[in-house]
Amino acid sequence: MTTQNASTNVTSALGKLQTAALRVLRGNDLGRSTKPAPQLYPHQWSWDSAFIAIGLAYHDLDRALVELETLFQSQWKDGRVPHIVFNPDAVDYFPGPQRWACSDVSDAAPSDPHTSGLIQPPVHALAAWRICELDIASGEKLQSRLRDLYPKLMSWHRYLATGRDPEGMGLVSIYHPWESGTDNSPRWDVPLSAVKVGEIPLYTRRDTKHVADASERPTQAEYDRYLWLVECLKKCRYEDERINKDHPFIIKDALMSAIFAAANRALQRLSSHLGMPDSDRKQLQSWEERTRQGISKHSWDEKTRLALDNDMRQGGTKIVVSTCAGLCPILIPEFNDGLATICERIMGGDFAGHQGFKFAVVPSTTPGTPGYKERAYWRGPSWPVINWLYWHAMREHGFTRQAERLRQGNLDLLLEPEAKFGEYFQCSSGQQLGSADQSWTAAVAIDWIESRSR
Ligand code: 9WN
Repeated sequence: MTTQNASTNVTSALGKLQTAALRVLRGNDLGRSTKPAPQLYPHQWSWDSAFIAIGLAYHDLDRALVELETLFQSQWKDGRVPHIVFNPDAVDYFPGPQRWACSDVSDAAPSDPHTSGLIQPPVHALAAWRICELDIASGEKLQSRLRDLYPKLMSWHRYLATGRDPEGMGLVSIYHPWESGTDNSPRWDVPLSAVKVGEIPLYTRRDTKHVADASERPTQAEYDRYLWLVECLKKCRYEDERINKDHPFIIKDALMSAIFAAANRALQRLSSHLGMPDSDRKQLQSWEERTRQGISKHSWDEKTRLALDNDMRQGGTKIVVSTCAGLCPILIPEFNDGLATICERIMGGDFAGHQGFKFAVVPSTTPGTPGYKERAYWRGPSWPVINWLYWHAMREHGFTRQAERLRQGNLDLLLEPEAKFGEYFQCSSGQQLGSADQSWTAAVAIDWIESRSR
C-alpha cells in the first residue's frame, strides 16, 4: 500500500468514527441536555455534560452552549452545581430524587427539576472557553449568552474555593466517592472502610440491571456505604458547615483540585475575552495559585512521585495508592519543573506504557496496586475522558510528542469494531465494559479527531 493510500484509509476510518460519535450524541440527546448513556444513566450528569459540550462544539456551537446553560439552570443558591439533574421522564434510575430529598431539606436546592446533593469535578469552564474560542472563529454569535453564563461559573468556582475549602488548604473537599467522578476507585477503600454503616431505608439497585456482568459494577457492600453517606448528608441538610463537623467521609481530592486549577485558568481566559473586571481575574488567579501550593504542600508524595488524596477524618493522612488521579499535577498550569517527569510517568510502565496493555491508554488504576481489578469499575479499566484530560494538559504544557502518542493509543482503541464508544475498557484486551454508546466517550473521540487538524 502506498503512503498516500494508507493516509486516505486512516482519514476515512476516522471520518466514519466521527459520524458514529455524532450519532451517539444525537441518540442520547434529551433536547436541552444529553444523557450519559442510553439506559444506565438517563439524567443529566454534571461533568459528563462539560465533556459533551466540548465534543458538540465542533458541530453545533449553539447546542453545545445549551448543554451548559441547562446544567447551570439547576445550580443551587450557594453556587454548587449538582452532580445529577433529574429527568422527570426517566424513572429507571436509583437513587432518584426522593432518596436525595434535596429541596425538602435545603432551601438552596432547586425543585424543578430535582437534583442530587453532590458535586462533580469542575470541567465546565474548560468547555465554556472552548465554545468561546470556536465562537470567536465563527463570528461571535454567542457572546451575550456566554456573558450570562459567566457569573454562574464564577459563583460555582467561589463555592468550591470557600464551601469546599474552609481550611484554605488549596484543595477541594469531597463528601462522597461519587463526587470524585472516579467512584469506585481504590482511592476510597481505606476511608470507606472506616465508615460505620447505620440503618439505610430499603432499596433496589438499578445499575446492575443494565450491565450484564455485575463484576464490572460496585459490590453490594460498597453500594450500602454509598447510600449510607447519602443518608448522612441529608441529615446535615447538605450544609457544608454541618458536614464538616459531623460527616464521616471528608477527603481532599487531588484530581478534583487539579481540575479546579485548570478550570480557573480557563475562566481567566473567558473573563478576559468577555471584558470582565480585573478583580475577577485576580480572584481566579489566587484560587489557581492556592491549588498549586496545596498540591505541592499537602498531596505531592516524593516517595511514589504521585499526588495523593488526604483523608481529613484521619488528620489529613495521605491515602497511598497508585491510580490515574496521582498524575493530576499535569493538569495544573505552571505547576513546577517536575511536569516532564509526570509526563514520562503518564506514558511509562505503570500507566499508558504498561507492557501488558493492548493500547497505549492510561488505566484508572496501576496493575498490581492494592484494590486493582482488571475489569471492575474505576479499579483498572481505562476511561477515555481521563485520557482526554491528560492528553489536553500535556498538549497545553508543550509535551506534544507524548500527547500525540496518547491520542493515537486512544483512537486505535476506539477504532476497534467492538469498541462501540464504551464507558470503559479492559486495558489488556481493549474489551468494551460498562455501557456502550457512552456520550462523553463519543465527545472526546470527536475532539481527538478534530484536533488532527489543529
Ligand atoms: C454515579 C455518568 C456517571 C459519571 C461518573 C461515573 C458514573 C454514577 C454511577 O457515571 O457515576 O454518579 O451510577 O456509577 O463514575 O464519573 O459521571 O457517566
